[in-house]
Amino acid sequence: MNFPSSKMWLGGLTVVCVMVLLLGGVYVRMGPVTTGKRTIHRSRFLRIKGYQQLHSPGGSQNDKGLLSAIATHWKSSSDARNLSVKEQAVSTRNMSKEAQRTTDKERNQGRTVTRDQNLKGREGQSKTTSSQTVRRQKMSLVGQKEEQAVRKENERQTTHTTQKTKLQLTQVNHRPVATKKSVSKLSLCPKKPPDLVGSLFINAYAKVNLDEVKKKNPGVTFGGFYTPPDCQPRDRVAIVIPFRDREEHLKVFQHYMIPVFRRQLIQFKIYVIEQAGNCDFNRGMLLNIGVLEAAKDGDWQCFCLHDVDLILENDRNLYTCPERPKHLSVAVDKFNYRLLYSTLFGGITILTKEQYWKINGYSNKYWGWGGEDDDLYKRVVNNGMTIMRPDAAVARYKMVRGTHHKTSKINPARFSLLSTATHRMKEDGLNSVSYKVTGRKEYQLYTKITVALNGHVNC
Ligand code: NGS
Repeated sequence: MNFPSSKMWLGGLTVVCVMVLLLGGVYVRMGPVTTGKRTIHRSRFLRIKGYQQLHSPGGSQNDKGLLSAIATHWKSSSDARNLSVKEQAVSTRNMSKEAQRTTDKERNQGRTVTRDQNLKGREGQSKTTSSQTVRRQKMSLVGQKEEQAVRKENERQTTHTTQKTKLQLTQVNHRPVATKKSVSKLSLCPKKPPDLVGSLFINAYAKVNLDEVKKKNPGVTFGGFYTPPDCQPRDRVAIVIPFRDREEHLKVFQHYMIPVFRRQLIQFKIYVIEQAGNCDFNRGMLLNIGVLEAAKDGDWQCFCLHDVDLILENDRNLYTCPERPKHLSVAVDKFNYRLLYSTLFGGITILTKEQYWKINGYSNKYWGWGGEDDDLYKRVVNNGMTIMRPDAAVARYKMVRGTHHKTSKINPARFSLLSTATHRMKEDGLNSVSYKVTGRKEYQLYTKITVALNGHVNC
């Protein structure tokens, strides 16, 4: 066996030493960089170095200075990360109980945006964490979800991952900001309002303090107008209430119904149409007047004709504009929550402007209690429409009155009027109503229009 000579050993050792030195140099030039307690990849270090050199007034900076700058950068970003978590916790805590009832999916989407917003906030942009913002984001997201569903349908070919990315991007881009400028850019309110609570407990004899009601319903302006502040409403609804001598009922109505309308995300205004004088009450005529006056006052898509003494017991019964004339008060406690008869169209109905004009509104000829709603039903059917009703499980109402018969005399002529209803409908109605406005007053939460009716011998 041949052993290498001492010369060869020496040569080999020198080669190894040179290689170690070379590799060490390469590592120092290209390996990771230690900044404070952290080690970062050299490419990142060089990126920051380049950035610093470009932006520092001297044009260059030594590596020691850079290392301390990077250490500061690390500290501030980790602070920001902690802030994100903190802010998220505040947002979550501020979420109303109702908001928390939304589905986990919606909540997760909300978090995605909140996180994004916090990160943006770190970059010196707007930083809002109030519960209102969270609700705004939530509404926007639910509205966008519907828009996205349609878009998704059209983009079926794209992969799941692409869709997911697009979804998140859209959410971020559409995030509403609470500025006046953005009001017109609000996304459409969700079809399914997220803050509905379902069953409601109604105390028909509640002592109502209107100042309290006003405080609990911010955004309802003097005269009773409201529009959702965080999204663009899909429905603009005039609530028209025929009225005389029911002040207590009107208070209970405001107390319970205004929060419902707000949660349903409709734009609304409450018009109370008061009959002046003492002659027989004419509900149909008051409703015609209310619709005409409301139509002069605002650009309403539909009209809800609402008895003042019916209070909704489940806010999932929506006051949105219907495809067909809609009867809302399906199940009333007074009738053991059963529909009195299949063609009943009284209590609360909602019609679009087109539908109401098409049937020429109510007949003006029903003085006293009964029949005007049956007449309206005939008009709907004779104009080629059918009525619709929500599920009786949600269309539940409590009637707060004792008996209306005390204040409104039964109309003995109602059956004979009904027998000729369809013959009269073209000339007896919205186009023939005769009245005089004797008073108009805006209250905190509604507008009252007092009218003197023409057409009755005693009026
Ligand atoms: C019918 C009336 C309707 C009335 C309905 C329910 O008998 O106008 O009762 O009344 N029709 C006639 O009299 C022809 S309620 O007790 O709910 O006011 O709406």
